[in-house]
Amino acid sequence: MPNIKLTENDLQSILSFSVELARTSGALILEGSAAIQSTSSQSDISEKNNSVDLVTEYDVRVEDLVKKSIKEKYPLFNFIGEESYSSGNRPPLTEEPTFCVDPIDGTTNFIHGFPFVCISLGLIYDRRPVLGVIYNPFLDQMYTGIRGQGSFLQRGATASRQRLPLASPPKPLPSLSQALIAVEWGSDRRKVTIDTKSQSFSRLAGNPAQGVEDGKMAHSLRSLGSAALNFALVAQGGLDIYWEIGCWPWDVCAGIVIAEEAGGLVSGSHSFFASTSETERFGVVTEELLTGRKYIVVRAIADTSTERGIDAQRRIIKEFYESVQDVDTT
Ligand code: LIP
Repeated sequence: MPNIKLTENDLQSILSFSVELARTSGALILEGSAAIQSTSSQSDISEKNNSVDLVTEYDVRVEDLVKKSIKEKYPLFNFIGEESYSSGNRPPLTEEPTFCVDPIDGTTNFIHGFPFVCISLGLIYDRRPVLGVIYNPFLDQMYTGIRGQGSFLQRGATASRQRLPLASPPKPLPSLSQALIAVEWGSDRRKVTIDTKSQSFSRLAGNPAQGVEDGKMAHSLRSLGSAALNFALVAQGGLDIYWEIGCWPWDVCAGIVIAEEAGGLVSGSHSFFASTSETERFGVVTEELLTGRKYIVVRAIADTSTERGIDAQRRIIKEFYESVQDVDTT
């Protein structure tokens, strides 16, 4: 059990702090975008694992700002950040309150001026995600969620927040053929990965009546380039499903809370889903899932007279995992 006890009121206070910090960070993100767009030089852009795994000075500056603010406000909390992890600061996860932060999720979008960029502030407590704040400063969209207290979207700093999902009751989802699905190419561009993902994406989108074997002919696929915003859009109901292999806990921690509090259901890899889907562990986000780097999330689906929402979510994930192929992460 954690030594630090957090009450519902504590989580509300942490949320208020995190929202203010997200807005402050958002201003720095916008400043950085203007700087990057105003110069032809690529000097403030560096590569991590390869030429599509990018980081900028602003990723680091935002994370430094966030880390310093958290240390001042919550000195006993632990911290996991994408850029700190990249520089070798990799503390083990404990039961204690731990901020799990991606300072700029959608870095490639940030570099290109594609406005699907956010800061993602998640809080892990007793080894489970319990609080999330995702803020896109380009669209001034603030997603928030606390476990057991719902999740919300605020469009504009002075607007009232809307409870998620926006559709009430959530719409049905008869099959993958009616789904809008988020998938990502990610930064692993090995032939085995690209070939496997291409085959999976083709099967999801293809027409079985026109030559695509086992095609699902989904309404369409989207690749926004931000795991956090993909989770947020599933929570909102703007996406039906998001699936990714290869992103990290800091990409998904906040989004998991926001999606779950909006009635979404989160699972992990093919094998994780197969081993939990018919048990009481189905939909429980464990440390294994959070750190497993393979994620699927399905939006809320309302109960009908013949099917519970959670059974529809299980059916959709089963159909999905029968259509796509697993691939190892690097
Ligand atoms: C990104 C993720 C995205 C993934 C990208 C990248 P970053 O995070 O949000 O889902 O496909 O490869 O990892 O690097 O922009 O913080």
